[in-house]
Amino acid sequence: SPKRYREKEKRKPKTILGAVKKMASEVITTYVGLGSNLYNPIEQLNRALTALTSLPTTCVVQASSFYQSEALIEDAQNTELKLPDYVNAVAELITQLSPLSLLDNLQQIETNQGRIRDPHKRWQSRSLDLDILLYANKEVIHDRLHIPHYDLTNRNFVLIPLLEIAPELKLPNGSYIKTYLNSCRSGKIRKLA
Ligand code: ROI
Repeated sequence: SPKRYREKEKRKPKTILGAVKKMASEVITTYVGLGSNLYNPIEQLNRALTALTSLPTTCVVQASSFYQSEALIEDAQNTELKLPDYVNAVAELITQLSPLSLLDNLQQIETNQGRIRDPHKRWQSRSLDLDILLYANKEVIHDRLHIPHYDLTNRNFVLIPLLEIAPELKLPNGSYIKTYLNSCRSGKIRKLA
């Protein structure tokens, strides 16, 4: 009957409601840092970039060159710790995913590429590390997520690829990111061909 048809039409599938809740109301520009120092890092980053292009409601706008950099280790006590060099890059995305939903998606990509998390080990080699560096000009403080990334302005292997694709970018506090280049930690870094 016509009445029945109308009722059916009104009922929204659960999956769509679920997806909508996870979405930001606007399209957001976000920057994601990529890093790997295990199991063919260049291959890991290429695979990750491909995976980023198929995230829901998300497009990869541009990606930086790949940079090889000395592993930064912040554990000054642990002089024994020697990690292999990293390959790092930064990707610019536009997305409608919320910050936490984007984080879930990035962690899924890390897991798909064989990353094992050891909650007891902070400084460890990893096949793939994906960090949300910036999310529009928003600040996010959450158990699982700090945006801007807490160490963004200290890391040359983040600043150099980020500034390559977005030289005029600012932090939420209004300061130009390029002003941090001179004062950041400057381990050896070189652009890969
Ligand atoms: N060092 C470099 N050069 N690149 C990274 O991506 C990186 N990531 C990390 C630590 C261990 C801090 N060192 C790094 O998590």
